[in-house]
Amino acid sequence: MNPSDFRSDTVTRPTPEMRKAMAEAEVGDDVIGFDPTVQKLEALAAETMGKEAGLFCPSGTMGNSIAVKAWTQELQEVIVESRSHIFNLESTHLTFISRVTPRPLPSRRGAMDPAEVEHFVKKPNVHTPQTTLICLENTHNNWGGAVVPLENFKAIREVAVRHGLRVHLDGARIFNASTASGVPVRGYADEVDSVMFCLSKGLSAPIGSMLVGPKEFIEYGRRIRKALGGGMRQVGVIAAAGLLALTRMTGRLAEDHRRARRLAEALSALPGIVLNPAEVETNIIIFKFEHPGLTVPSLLSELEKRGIRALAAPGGVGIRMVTHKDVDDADVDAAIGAFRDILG
Ligand code: TLP
Repeated sequence: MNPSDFRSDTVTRPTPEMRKAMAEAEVGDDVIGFDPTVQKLEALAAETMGKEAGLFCPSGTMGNSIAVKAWTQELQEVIVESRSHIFNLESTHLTFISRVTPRPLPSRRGAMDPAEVEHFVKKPNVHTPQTTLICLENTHNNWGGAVVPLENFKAIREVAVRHGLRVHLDGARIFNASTASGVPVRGYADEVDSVMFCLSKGLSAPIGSMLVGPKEFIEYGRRIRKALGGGMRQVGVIAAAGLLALTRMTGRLAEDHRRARRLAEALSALPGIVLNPAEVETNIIIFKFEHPGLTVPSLLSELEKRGIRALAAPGGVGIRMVTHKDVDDADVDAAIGAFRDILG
């Protein structure tokens, strides 16, 4: 029996249509010249987000790294949300690659208070670094897939404009945000200077993320990508799947959100699980686990024995489950059954 895999939407496998397109993709050398399929994907990504240009990156982490590197210089500071992926889960590229100081700020479910953001904007002097960039995340992974409201983007954008700062969006799951809120992806993109979004998560491409923004920024980003070892040759074989991710896979995300809510509703009734299902807005469920007889690792291993895979949430006191194309209603029923069997 195949396990039901709720560890992440990164586990999604390419569709048969993607595999066919990959096999038949027109390719070139994307480093010494260009690859026509990659060019098509970069143009489509830019157009979808209403930006001038796009850059195909091997991962979301590289897309975010390039953006921060391109927008900043040493001795500067970047405002980040304290639970953000960019600050917590990207192997410290802010300091390691860009050599900038992160300024983590708290938030309400991913939405930082614009007044607090403004309070922490610094002009350079001999003691302090200059603030030059604000990073946002939508949906917010570690806030359980929370949708950061468009009004919050607008208010933070106003602060940025007042102080001449750039805004970068980690939009790894921006299509999930758009699906849940009804705000077109361009609505969010219009409020920021650059967007990174992932093709390899809910959209099911095997590899790849896009960075979009102004033409000069992307041209410079292309040089940074090469310096980081991210220049890829006949990469049209992967971009072909990315094109289908963008054109065919965004429309089905509501299904994942519906399943996540159903799973959350059932789990929230069980002893030890601290979860408000109304806060499950998209495809990520994060809950605290407080049980007299079981720990997070022992619960995970009991689930694994019953064919259900989940992950410990950051901090180790909870569990994260993610719905995606490769878990269906029967997988959700199986997960609910396994939890009831263990905790019920
Ligand atoms: N997130 C992964 C893990 O790293 C936790 C996941 O399983 O959710 N931004 C956000 C908001 C992300 O969730 C991720 C990946 C990234 C960036 C980085 O993307 P990759 O993994 O392609 O480098």
